[in-house]
Amino acid sequence: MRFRFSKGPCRLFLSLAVGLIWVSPFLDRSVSASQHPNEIFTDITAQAGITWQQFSGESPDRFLIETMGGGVAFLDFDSDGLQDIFFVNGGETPHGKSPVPVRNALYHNLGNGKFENVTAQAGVDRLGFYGMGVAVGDFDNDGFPDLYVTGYPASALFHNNGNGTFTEVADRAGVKNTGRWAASAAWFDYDRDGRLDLVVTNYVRFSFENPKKCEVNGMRSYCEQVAYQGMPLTLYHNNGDGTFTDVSATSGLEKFTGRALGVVAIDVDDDGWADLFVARDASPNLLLINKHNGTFEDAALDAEVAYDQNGMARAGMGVDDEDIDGWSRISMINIIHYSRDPTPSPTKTGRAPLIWQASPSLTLAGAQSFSIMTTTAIST
Ligand SMILES: [Ca+2]
Ligand SMILES: [Ca+2]
Ligand SMILES: [Ca+2]
Ligand SMILES: [Ca+2]
Repeated sequence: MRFRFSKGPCRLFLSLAVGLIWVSPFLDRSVSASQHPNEIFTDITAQAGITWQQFSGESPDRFLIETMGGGVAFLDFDSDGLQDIFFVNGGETPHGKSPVPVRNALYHNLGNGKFENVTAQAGVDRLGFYGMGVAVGDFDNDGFPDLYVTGYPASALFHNNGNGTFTEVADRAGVKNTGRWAASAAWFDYDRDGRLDLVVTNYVRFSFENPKKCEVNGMRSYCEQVAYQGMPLTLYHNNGDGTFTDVSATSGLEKFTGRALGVVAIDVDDDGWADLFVARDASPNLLLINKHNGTFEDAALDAEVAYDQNGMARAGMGVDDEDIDGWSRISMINIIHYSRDPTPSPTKTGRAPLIWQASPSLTLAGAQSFSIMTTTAIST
């Protein structure tokens, strides 16, 4: 099988995969804040006027959901030619309460390096659930990008009204994904009818009422992901009238049960039909090839992206595609492995430091124009 990136119409269905970040329960935040003399980026968050902070609901209960960072999307919501930013907040847990209301943030790009928080007037500040990620797509083809915000135990669809405001329409549209912990989502037109459809990666079976309980050295800790049962994917077909139909069963996606965290829509075999790559956590990754008839077939094993070189399922956290080498090749950023020291050194927060280590880009066997770049998390 030959994988090649198409720059044709398929780029239109690409939506922003969720900026979902695994925040290790043992992560020392001081590590990520360290500075290096040869750094190529400058942190301009404060100068840009961005003050929003994520709230995880961290609590003594050690709910797995507390370890997830919020998603983020760049979008030009007001079509002024300048990319704006939307941040998804987490939420409260039964014993992890926020001193201030938990709010998302929509920052309007003012064009002078500054951003203005317009969340409240836009109507996208509040969620009725614990937020996870966001996918941007113009599902009704009105020229204005809309937002699908994933979370637990529901998700939201914010329709862009074109006047700086949004209306939440998930219930009416049939994409609320009730009862599930949705991590990522992607808009893509799998049946090429000109309307964006929606795929949602559901992570694990989870409940605040019946938490998993794990301990390390006698102390309550976050359970490993394998303690949780994975969930099937959800695929919603866009009916073109503001509603969607759940086609998870008929498309075959429902049978792919696992701990899915990231998804990106790409035409990997260059046949003009959008395919999917799904990054999963301690479950084999999926490369779902579009069969042109509303169904998909997993080719991850043949493409050698299902497991690592040792035949182990990676701890896939997220995935995106980009031509990073100037040779029109798709590359994927996939955080693939997570491990921690069995005896983490104590810190003020009880967390041991993690170091994110990039490994060389790997070219898939038999694929002349498709590569995957991995990032491995190791503990010190
Ligand atoms: Ca804008
Ligand atoms: Ca729209
Ligand atoms: Ca469609
Ligand atoms: Ca394809």
